[in-house]
Amino acid sequence: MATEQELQSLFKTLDRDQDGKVSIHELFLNPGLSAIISSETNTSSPQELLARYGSDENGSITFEELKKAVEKASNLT
Ligand SMILES: [Ca+2]
Repeated sequence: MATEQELQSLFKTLDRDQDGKVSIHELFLNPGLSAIISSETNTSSPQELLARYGSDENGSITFEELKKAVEKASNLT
């Protein structure tokens, strides 16, 4: 379970180049946080997360998309 604020801080940490999107590479660079994101969104891998919720064909996810994914999994408190 996460609050929006916690989610935002996770997202910022993952977004190393600060372009407002978390890419598959950024997820792989931080396996620990990536695992938390997977569990909060009920997905088994970064690939699944991006395939299901990312709208960007380059394989990245915005904060809004991530938030929706967590809301859908009912993990946003
Ligand atoms: Ca990024």
